[in-house]
Amino acid sequence: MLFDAPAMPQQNGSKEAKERGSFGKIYTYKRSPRALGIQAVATSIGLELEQVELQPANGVPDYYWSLNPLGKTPTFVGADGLVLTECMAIALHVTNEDSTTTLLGSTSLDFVQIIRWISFTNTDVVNRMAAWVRPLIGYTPYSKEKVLKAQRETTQAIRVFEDNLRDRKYLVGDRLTLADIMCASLLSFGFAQIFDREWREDFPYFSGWYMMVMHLPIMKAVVDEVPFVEVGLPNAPPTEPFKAP
Ligand SMILES: N[C@@H](CCC(=O)N[C@@H](CS)C(=O)NCC(=O)O)C(=O)O
Repeated sequence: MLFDAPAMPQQNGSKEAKERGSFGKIYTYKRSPRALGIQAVATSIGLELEQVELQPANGVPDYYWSLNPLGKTPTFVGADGLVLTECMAIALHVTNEDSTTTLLGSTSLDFVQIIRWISFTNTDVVNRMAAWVRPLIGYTPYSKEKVLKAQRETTQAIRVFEDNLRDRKYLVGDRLTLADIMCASLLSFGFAQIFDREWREDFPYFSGWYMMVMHLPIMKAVVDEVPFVEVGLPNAPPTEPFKAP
């Protein structure tokens, strides 16, 4: 398993980034899987990205609808007035601020594969994980059968990671890219609640890759404790009412 955490040179950002002042604001809630990767990249290149705390599950203020017409997070508002929704677009915008970045791959096909991994994880994988977790935390009505179905479907999607990571250390090419950062961040709520020790036994390469990425300095700068549950949520109705993270 890949549990080693190579010493990553921490990029300190360009002189321009430091002189620029605030790059903008990101509306999100603390430790949001969709914002973590964005915040990691911004921090690593010295971009000042102010976090505005917003938890859509608790409702959003009236002004927010004009920034994000679906009332979702994250939303980026640049110091220059640019408004961007969609975590993948925000991540690309932030990464592009470093003209020397290696996070977008070394070839155009690498870049295509990076988009493929982030898109796959942000849609199919996250939706399947959410269908597994949500009934267990009281966010959606509980049904044992639906949870079992979501477990099967999540497992099928994670198999794509496992097969890919069997003979490689990173998702794309032979070095860390935005795909590793964004995907590990998006998957963190699975590792926090359902991908427990027993489940992980079937996915040693996937689990090792996640731990390796989350322990890199670029991630450790924004994650105080890496989500990694021992015993996951049981397939049973929640014992407490839903409480947003
Ligand atoms: N396609 C959007 C999805 C954003 C999204 O669903 N965000 C979640 C929080 S991580 C949210 O706001 N959920 C509240 C809702 O669905 O109303 C993206 O990739 O940024």
